[in-house]
Amino acid sequence: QTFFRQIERAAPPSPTKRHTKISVVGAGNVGMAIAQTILTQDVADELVLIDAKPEKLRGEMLDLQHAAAFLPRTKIQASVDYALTVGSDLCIVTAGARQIPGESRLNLLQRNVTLFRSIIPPLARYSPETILLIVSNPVDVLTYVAWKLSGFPSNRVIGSGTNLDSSRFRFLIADHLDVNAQDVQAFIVGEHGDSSVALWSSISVGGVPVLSFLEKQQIAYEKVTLQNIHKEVIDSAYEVISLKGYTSWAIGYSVANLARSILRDQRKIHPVSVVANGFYGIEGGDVFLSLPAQLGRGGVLGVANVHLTDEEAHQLRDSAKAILEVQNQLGI
Ligand code: 6V0
Repeated sequence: QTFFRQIERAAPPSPTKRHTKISVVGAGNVGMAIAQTILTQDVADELVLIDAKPEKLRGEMLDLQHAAAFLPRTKIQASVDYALTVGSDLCIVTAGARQIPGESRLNLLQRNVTLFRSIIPPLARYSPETILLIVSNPVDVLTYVAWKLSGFPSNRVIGSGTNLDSSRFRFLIADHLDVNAQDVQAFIVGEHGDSSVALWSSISVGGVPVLSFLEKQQIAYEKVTLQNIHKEVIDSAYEVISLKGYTSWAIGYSVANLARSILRDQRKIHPVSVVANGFYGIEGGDVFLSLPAQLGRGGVLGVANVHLTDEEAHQLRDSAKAILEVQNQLGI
């Protein structure tokens, strides 16, 4: 006896509609902000939350399930057992020791590498075809660690990288010029964090290249103004952490946006952490750092050939060196 009176045989599910499943590991501030933004964006049919704390996990799951009347239909489950993640299309890893005020992202590393040894192998085992999207910090090195521990091809291991830094950058430029941040094309590349590189030479607003426009109009701008905007981007994570204890909303939107590009095969360009050796003269070993990459259902589809000035390319190589130095101490 079903609730609805059957008027005809139910049609078989359309073969073109794919069932999508996302697992989020780490139900902390960041994991939950990502989960709730994903739900509002209607990108998953199934959402699984994994954490080490069962009570907190069940509380978060129920709290999200209770919003079902206001959200697109998504099956929400949670467990401490990775078996629930089986067959995920996308696994987002946010589990980690929290960055404490004043702590550099690189200091978090050793604690999180140990954690990843218990997280990545079961994810890879239960979902051998999944795409791994790493958010835990320091994100570039941990994306490398996840790549190594998973044994996946590099196109299926992505770090959220400077997608968030670039969004902060676009907000600040938009604020400065009094335009809409969605009309600002601007990339921060390199390390997510202190050695990130702002690509000033390629910034455009509504298709107008900003620096060459100012130069053509003979409008003077101070290099120090540009440097201050970049410094504000770098400092902004520390500022939010010192004010509210953690960051969550912007990273939630940023990662949900990446999930959408990947699972809906949007082929959009995002600055995310990808294998970068060979690009812009980066050498010295396998290193993940952010470059403008095209994302789709296959993961990383390619890296955009953005023009870098000599100074920007030099800074990018320095960023790679800084990450490699830390990575080389891990023995992975
Ligand atoms: P949080 O609120 O402490 O949440 C971390 C969660 O991980 C907690 O719920 C823990 O219980 C859980 N956890 C710990 N160990 C395990 C384990 N072995 N298995 C499963 N779950 C576990 O931290 P928050 O959510 O604020 O931050 C999470 C991570 O995201 C940190 O590493 C941050 O530094 C990083 N961020 C990365 C950003 C980026 O742009 N890449 C931005 C913001 C934060």
